Amino acid sequence: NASDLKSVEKYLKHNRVAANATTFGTQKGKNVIIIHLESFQQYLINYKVDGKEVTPNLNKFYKNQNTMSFDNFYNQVAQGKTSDAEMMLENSLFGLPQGSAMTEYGTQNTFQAAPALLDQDGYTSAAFHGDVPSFWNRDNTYKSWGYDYFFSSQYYKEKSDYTVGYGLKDKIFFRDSAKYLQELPQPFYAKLITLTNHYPYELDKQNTDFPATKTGDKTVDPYVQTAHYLDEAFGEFITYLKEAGLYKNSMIVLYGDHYGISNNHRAAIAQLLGKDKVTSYDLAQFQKVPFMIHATGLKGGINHTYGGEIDVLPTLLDLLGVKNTNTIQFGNDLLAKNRNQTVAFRNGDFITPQFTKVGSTVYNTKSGDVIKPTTKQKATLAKEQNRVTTELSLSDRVIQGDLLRFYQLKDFKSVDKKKYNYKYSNG
Ligand code: GP9
Ligand code: MN
Repeated sequence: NASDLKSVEKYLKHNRVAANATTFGTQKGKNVIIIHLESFQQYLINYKVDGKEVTPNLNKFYKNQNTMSFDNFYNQVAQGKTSDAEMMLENSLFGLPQGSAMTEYGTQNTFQAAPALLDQDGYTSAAFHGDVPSFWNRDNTYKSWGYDYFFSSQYYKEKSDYTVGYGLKDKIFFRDSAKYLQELPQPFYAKLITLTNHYPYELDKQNTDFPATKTGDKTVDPYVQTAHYLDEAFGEFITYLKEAGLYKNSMIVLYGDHYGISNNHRAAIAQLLGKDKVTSYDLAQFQKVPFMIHATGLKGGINHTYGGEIDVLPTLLDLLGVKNTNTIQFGNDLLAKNRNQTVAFRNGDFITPQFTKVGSTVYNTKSGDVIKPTTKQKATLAKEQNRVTTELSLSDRVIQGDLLRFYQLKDFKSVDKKKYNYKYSNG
């Protein structure tokens, strides 16, 4: 109810930090192109198999002088996997402890999501994905988020060798999406969700040109092959953007949605990381995913701040100079000074620059050693645990209580879901 909203507002009032004044608005008016890298983990960056880089194009992008790259950025998804990542990215609200918020609440709820927030600044929005529109209830949820267009599998030409696994192969997907992208009125906010690097990491023979790892674990070993294919597809997409004249006037954002290799594969993970065995600390750190922002004129470099998917939206809005201080968002601008660097996971675990808390064990984040906390450390840990538990439960209340329907955001035109129709019609 509406009084829950008051608790949320009160919490946010005390926990949101001001934007970084030197970067705020520096990308004003640029197109935004978000590339959702399916099941892509940070460890793949600069990773080699048989002396060969798995992802040469992404590695180059990672250290490009105009790319801000983050190396302590974690996925924060739960059972909703891709849909949890999308929920955080577009709303800075957490996915739910169980199930998928998009599936359960995407159709009915009121949102103040990225496409609608940017609509006030004249942005056109479009989502691209080579699977059926109903997966994760995207077709309904995107209407609630205010997406002008949703190019789902219906919009791509079908040929028998165009798909593998869940849908369109990434190279075909990027090639055909680039054609639609060029037609969009600018500035636009576009999100492209890749697919081929999804379990069980299937690929046709003609595209399998990279060696598998040799852990002997059949679900793990082909992962680098589809990751390599995704990397090639990404490289081609960058070329399309340059040809279309979209590279220079766009902010290109990349992120990995969640792990590709689950914690059930400890022995194989140990081999991949070159360790005898992995601890819970290693597995927690294994949840890092890439986050990169590229734009001409942006000062690049590797940023070591600790953060996660919940922080992306405030970061992007600040760079775009979209005033964002009164929104109901649980993340904080990754570029802000004095931000709290506690990364919350859905099960209540958390990572800070000092502590990695997994269940009842606390590790030193820098060394990976188990810590027996001093009285002072105990107090810090209790404080951070309280922050994590509070933000997760307040975010849940926003979604489960549909609280944004009570929230009047200044100058915000609420989304009229009936306005949107994503059905493909020929002509
Ligand atoms: C399907 C895709 C997969 O359309 O987004 O979702 P996931 O299984 O990764 O949650
Ligand atoms: Mn996914």
